[in-house]
Amino acid sequence: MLKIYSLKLMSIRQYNGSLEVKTLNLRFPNPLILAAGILGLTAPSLKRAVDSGAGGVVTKSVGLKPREGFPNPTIVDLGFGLVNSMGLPNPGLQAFVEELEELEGLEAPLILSIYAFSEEELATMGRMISELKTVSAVELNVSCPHVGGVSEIGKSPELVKSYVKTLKESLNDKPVLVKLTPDVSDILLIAKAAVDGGADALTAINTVKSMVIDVETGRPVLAGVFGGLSGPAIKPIALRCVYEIVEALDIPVFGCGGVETARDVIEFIMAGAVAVQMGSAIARRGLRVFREISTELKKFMEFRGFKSLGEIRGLAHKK
Ligand code: RRO
Repeated sequence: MLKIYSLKLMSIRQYNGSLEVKTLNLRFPNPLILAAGILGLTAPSLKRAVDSGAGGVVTKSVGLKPREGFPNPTIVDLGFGLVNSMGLPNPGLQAFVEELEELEGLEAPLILSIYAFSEEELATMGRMISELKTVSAVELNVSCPHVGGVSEIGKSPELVKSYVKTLKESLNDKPVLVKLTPDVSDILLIAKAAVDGGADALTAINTVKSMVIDVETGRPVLAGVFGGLSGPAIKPIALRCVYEIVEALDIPVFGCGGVETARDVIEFIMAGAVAVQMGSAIARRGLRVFREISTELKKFMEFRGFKSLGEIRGLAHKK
């Protein structure tokens, strides 16, 4: 919980009660967005997230063809974070379109997360998605740390630029977010490549490549051997990535990685994030976190006399 009550009360009268975020020509009622990979594979679960107070939702990543994903075990809870090795299970875009069509009238933006193993696949998907009325924006996943064929894209500036350009050309005006991996020596090189390719926004970050070993058997715990670490353990890494990108580039950045409390959200916004995405927190505490954090955020705004999130966005950069 946020401990802000000792902070000086400046003026409650200034506060207008709104947490809304306007970016990419979209209106998010609040900055708390369901991240890709959590409850994002069916229309009812995406609706439930919005009904529970999410300011927007990102679907599970889908590809052109259906994929089973990796065998169990696929997830380990380490307490300070989760390591997952789901392996991109999804029904494929054509089947998923039926779910997306059920989401007409959703009261928050729907962001479709996609991946592709080639630019030809990506162009085909882009053309299909350009027809979908319920999709507000597309998040290109080039950063799943443990699926060969995807993780390599996000580490190469040339591939990132080229993939983003291909997607933009096939999409017909829908905004494109590019989700970045922290597993590179310089995230700015990749962020710049995405911008050069025509990205409208960036999501920083995907999970961090990791593993867990069972000391009884001496074997890796996850069937996929490697997985992606998420949750509180990676928050400072994600925050650093957002800060670095915002300092260098003029593009909206969605913060993602270990957001669990209102204090975390404020940190990301002060680092310059336009909004945040939350995954592990939902897995650990359920959908109630959206309303709980919104309430805490409003308290913070009220106690500090801020009228909008815009007043705290990027504060950490002020010299
Ligand atoms: O499905 C997964 O295993 C997965 C994906 Br697509 C991703 O982008 N990040 C992650 O940690 N897991």
